Amino acid sequence: MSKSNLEDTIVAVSTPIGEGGISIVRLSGHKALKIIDAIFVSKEKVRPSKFKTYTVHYGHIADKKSKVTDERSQGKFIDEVILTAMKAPKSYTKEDVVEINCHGGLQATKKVLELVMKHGARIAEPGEFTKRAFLNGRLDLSQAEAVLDIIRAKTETSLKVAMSQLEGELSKKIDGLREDIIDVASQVEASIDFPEEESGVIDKKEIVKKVEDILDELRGLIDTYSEGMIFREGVFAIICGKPNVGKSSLMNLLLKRDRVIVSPIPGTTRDVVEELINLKGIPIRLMDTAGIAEAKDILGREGVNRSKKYLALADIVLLMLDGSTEIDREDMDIMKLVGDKKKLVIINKIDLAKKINAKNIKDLFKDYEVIEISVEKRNNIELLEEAIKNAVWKGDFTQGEGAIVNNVRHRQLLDRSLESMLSVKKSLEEEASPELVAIDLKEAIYELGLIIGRSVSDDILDRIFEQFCIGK
Ligand SMILES: Nc1nc2c(ncn2[C@@H]2O[C@H](COP(=O)(O)OP(=O)(O)OP(=O)(O)O)[C@@H](O)[C@H]2O)c(=O)[nH]1
Ligand SMILES: [Mg+2]
Repeated sequence: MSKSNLEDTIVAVSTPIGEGGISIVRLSGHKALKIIDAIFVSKEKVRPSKFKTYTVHYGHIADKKSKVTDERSQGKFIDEVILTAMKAPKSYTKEDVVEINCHGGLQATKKVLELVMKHGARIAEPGEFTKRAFLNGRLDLSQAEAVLDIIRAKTETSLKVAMSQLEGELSKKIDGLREDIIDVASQVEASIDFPEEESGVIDKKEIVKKVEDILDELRGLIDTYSEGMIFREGVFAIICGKPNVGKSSLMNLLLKRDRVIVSPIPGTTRDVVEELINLKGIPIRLMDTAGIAEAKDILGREGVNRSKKYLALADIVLLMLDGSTEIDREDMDIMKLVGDKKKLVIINKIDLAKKINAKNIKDLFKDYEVIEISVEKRNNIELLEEAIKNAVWKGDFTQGEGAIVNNVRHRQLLDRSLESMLSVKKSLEEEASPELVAIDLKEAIYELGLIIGRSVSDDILDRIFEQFCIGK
């Protein structure tokens, strides 16, 4: 995004491309209103640059220089629109922003876009509006990143986590920690500047205590990461078992639609099928797999290989057994393959004559929960869903209650600042020179600063904003 220049006025279609009720063309920059003056014909006979901020206006987008004529509007009217003007600095980007609600559909939108460009705007890069909000100081970097999380939120809880980040929950926490470290650094610096006043200036005990408090806070924040990731990326859950136990039937049931083929013939599923489900607010990336067995043909072998590959990646395994048959060698082989991965054991088909139950296989799965269900008769499905939820997340997220880390970049920077602060503590305990302590403190201040976007380099910004959609 190197050509990003705040002097340019940018434009993009902010709604998904295609047919729809309306589509929104959005402009931002110091020429936005001037461009609109040139292309908007208002009913009110007022120039758009004179519109009051946050007002909505009806009119037409017109190519006033067009030579084409027709009886209605001399061929100049391109679309009938509703226009909203939001003037700097109280706008999304802190610049003049205009949003044009066109009739949905490719042609009208494209024409309006072309006309705006003809009058001096350039097409925005992905995420450039949000990048400007950051560069112009309306959002810090972690808040700008939260905008993307909101767009991509998979469940209501994911949305709550992202919203709390946008509202500055994480920023406040990071800012506070950074201030605390700056405070320690200033005391350490004082001892470098005035070494002769040894006793008065620096109270080592007090500093060590402060450093320990900071370490605790950093650790606490890092601990929120695993749940943060659950809501951002979802949990990988894989249904495994020998052929014909009912894996695909369970997939369809949890997904609430007939996504995969179910049949009494063992070896029906040949590939790994992944779908996102919302299980009590938790986004779960549920995978149905080919039954693991000695496959007789190439397709079967490939299916089994894939099942094994995905098994390795899963966060939790739903290991399925058939309750109407004894546990056999195939089941045992799969159990070995799953090893000590986090798992739930599911005995299916309890509507049939039972050969195994949770009690008599308990010894085989000592520490794991065993649930008996029937997909066919819908028995104990609520119980199973509850068990999956509890296995992946026990908490309860309430917006506005503390910061949560849900981003790898933030996690890495927190890890690095934790390391720097551990090194500070060690140096203090070993009575190392204050200069050395000061270096590690500066490092920690710098790393925390990067989370909220202080002194962050252009290429990091590019990497963050290029993940956004165009028009955001
Ligand atoms: N009686 C009974 N039959 C079931 C139940 N669940 C699934 N079945 C039947 O078991 C057969 C196999 O089901 P699938 O869901 O295709 O099994 P699968 O584990 O995906 O099998 P593969 O893809 O071949 O590995 C089908 O005929 C289902 O209707 C159940 O709870 N009770
Ligand atoms: Mg199947």
